[in-house]
Amino acid sequence: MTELKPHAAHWGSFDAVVRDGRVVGVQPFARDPFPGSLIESVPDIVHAPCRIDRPYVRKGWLEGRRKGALRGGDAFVPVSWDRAVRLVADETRRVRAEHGPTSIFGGSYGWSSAGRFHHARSQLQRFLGLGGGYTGQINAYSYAAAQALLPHVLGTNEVLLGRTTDWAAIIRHAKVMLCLGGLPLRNGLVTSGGAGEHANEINLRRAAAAGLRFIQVSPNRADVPDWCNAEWMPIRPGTDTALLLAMAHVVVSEGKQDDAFLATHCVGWDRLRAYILGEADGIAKTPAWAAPITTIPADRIVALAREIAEAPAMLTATWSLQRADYGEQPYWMLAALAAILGKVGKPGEGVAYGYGSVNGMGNPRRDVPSFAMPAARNPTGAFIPVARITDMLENPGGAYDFNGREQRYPDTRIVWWAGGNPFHHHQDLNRLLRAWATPETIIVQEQHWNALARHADIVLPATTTLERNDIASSGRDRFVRAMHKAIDPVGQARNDHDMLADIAEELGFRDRFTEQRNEDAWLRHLFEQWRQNCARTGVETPDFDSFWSKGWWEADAPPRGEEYTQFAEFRADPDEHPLDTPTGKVELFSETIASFGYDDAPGHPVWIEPREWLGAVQADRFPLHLLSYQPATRLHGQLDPGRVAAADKIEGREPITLNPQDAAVRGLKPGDIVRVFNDRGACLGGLRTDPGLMRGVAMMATGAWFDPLEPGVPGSLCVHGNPNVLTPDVGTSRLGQGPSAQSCLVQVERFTGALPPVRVHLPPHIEVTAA
Ligand SMILES: Nc1nc2c(c(=O)[nH]1)N[C@H]1C(S)=C(S)[C@@H](COP(=O)(O)OP(=O)(O)OC[C@H]3O[C@@H](n4cnc5c(=O)[nH]c(N)nc54)[C@H](O)[C@@H]3O)O[C@H]1N2
Ligand SMILES: Nc1nc2c(c(=O)[nH]1)N[C@H]1C(S)=C(S)[C@@H](COP(=O)(O)OP(=O)(O)OC[C@H]3O[C@@H](n4cnc5c(=O)[nH]c(N)nc54)[C@H](O)[C@@H]3O)O[C@H]1N2
Ligand SMILES: [Mo]
Repeated sequence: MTELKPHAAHWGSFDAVVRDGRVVGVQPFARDPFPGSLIESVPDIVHAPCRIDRPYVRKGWLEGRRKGALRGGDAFVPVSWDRAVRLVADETRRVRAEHGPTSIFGGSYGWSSAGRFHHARSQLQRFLGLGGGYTGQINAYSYAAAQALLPHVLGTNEVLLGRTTDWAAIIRHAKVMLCLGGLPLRNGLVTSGGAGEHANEINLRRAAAAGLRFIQVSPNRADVPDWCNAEWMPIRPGTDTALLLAMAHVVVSEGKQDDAFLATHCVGWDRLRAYILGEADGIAKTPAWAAPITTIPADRIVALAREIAEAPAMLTATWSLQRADYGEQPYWMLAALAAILGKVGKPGEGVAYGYGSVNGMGNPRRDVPSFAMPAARNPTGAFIPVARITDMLENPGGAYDFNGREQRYPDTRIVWWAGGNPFHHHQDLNRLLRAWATPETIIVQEQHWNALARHADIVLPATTTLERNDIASSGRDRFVRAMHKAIDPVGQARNDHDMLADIAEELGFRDRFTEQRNEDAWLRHLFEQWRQNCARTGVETPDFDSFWSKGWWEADAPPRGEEYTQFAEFRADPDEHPLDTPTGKVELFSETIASFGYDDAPGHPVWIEPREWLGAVQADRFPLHLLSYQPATRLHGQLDPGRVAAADKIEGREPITLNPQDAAVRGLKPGDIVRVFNDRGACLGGLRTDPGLMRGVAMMATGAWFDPLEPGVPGSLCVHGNPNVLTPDVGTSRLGQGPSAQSCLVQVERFTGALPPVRVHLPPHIEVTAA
């Protein structure tokens, strides 16, 4: 018998086709005009051979090899759920008593599932918070540098993640859109909390049809679809700040700045202007100065500056620009340029970040409350900046700076992860692997034997969303969707909530954790809260049972003709509607940031040479700039064992793209297996070439599961193609402490040995005799 079960994921909404207790296919959500292909991998993921079938414990951990033991090379021993729950509870109790709650690292960064109740990270943090506290993580890998910076400059992060100027306004009023990093459609395949309607292509096609002129500044032509007819200006990675400063120089030299707006809506223009003109440091930031840095000819910079100054223009940048050394700077300078030209708050003009970074940015919308699990409190209040995990493990008690605060790292004894994967998301994995030896115990709730589970001590098998009921919702999507349980749990997998409830019971707080609700009661309870929030804002919603049987609910789309421009009220009356900055104005110079005294993030935007870029001396040995971008065939590491990702690989290896000339000088041709390396590590990749990729740049998507040739040995070749063995692990600056993966130099050569197999999609070594 075949059944259809409504369901949703970050990568799209669908009906799961279920036959004989197995998910055998998917049918895209009928209301989604561009469902994308990622949902096709769902059946492969649910029934993958690398699903974790029961709880396991690392053999060495059971034998007492804990602190100081390199993880990843040991066998695993199967244990019963009862034993696993007791081991975890005893260890949590012991470590809390001996070392205090902050010695439990429960930051657990990661995307988890679209389902909001069973959201693994939220469940874990609720559990750890109610149990006495933990050390958390603040901000996101996606845009940590920007999250620290923008509140100082524009008084809000809405310009990055929230309600930005929408496409309706841009299409009506702007003539030009300057797109740093382009507007890659592949990134619009996903929405955190689940896509109901993939809207980016709708909006982009409308804009193209309306004749909006796109100027694409990025190393990779494919970052904007052909049908946008964008003008492509290739730029050397990591140098956008220099381009923007030079554009500002043209504006000032030609008197094109908006003096009135600068006087009434901005502070610090005198300081920034002096820097641009070179009065502060003796270097005028002219187009001739920026040309050799960016590789964009000076006359082209002049023309670009004039065009942006004279035409109604929207200025945007992808989030990738700030995941780089001093990644705060291009973001600040882009906002500054929009302010200097008086564009902030003008209908359809101004600045916003990420239109090409995720689905739904700038999609015209009504503000409807999203369905969510309430955030849990962490009684310790302790946290680290999201990407400083290796630093934390290496330096217990060590001091560091972050956004004006001096903080100290905790002494970590337990690392606990649910719904994220540091062996996917973190940089310099070989360094992480060494630091990963410092905790006594690493607890991981996972669905698959990915690299994180393989480097854990206690592995608790989690269900996928198809094995439980839930509700998907995102602030960027009009649809709230029911996620019906489609099949029984695979093997002995359990819901994160249920396993944590059992551990809470051992620790004496089950009822506080569950509030005596089961899954059904939780969903009804959260739904009722959401309904009340909606009612308060005048939005009508159905009752739970009607919603559940229909499978989805849709918020009204704003009527055609309605448009939204961010900062419009501020523009109209800066005294009545000040920004939430210390001065209420756009801060071209920030006294607050200046007072921190950081040389890597001073009081106004500056050009600082990245530690790694094509202008650096190391470029002699490592002459290719590696951009490790978001994969078109997966969500991060999720879906990697699925058919969509598999079809894109070359002999099972992640593709790496070079300009054909860069391939030719290395004697390489498409389809070759190559070794990509630098002083931090090496991985294999399958070669592709693209004349639309700038010379000197290599592109390799993130997400192929880390698969070291010799598991547990730092520095071992990743045979699969995870670029994070190559990327540097340094904070963007002391201000943001964000990840700076995009500042990375490598070399590429033919791989000559016998091709080692990719083993990471099969379970690791399991010892069945013990325990
Ligand atoms: N080099 C480089 N590195 C990067 C980036 C880059 O551009 N370049 N980008 C960074 C960015 S922006 C991000 S957001 C991060 C993403 O990093 P992550 O969000 O950590 O990556 P995911 O692979 O989505 O990890 C989610 C994990 O949760 C698991 N999971 C899913 N559902 C459940 C569940 O219900 N229960 C449990 N227990 N587990 C579940 C999945 O199996 C998966 O392993 O990567 C960052 N890393
Ligand atoms: N299909 C899919 N979509 C995703 C994700 C996924 O895993 N899969 N992940 C989601 C997540 S978590 C996030 S945070 C977003 C991230 O969204 P982004 O950060 O915007 O994504 P990237 O793919 O890293 O980068 C976009 C483009 O920026 C360009 N670029 C890189 N460096 C520079 C530079 O220095 N200057 C200029 N001008 N351009 C540069 C590159 O050519 C690249 O193609 O994507 C989301 N969308
Ligand atoms: Mo992200």
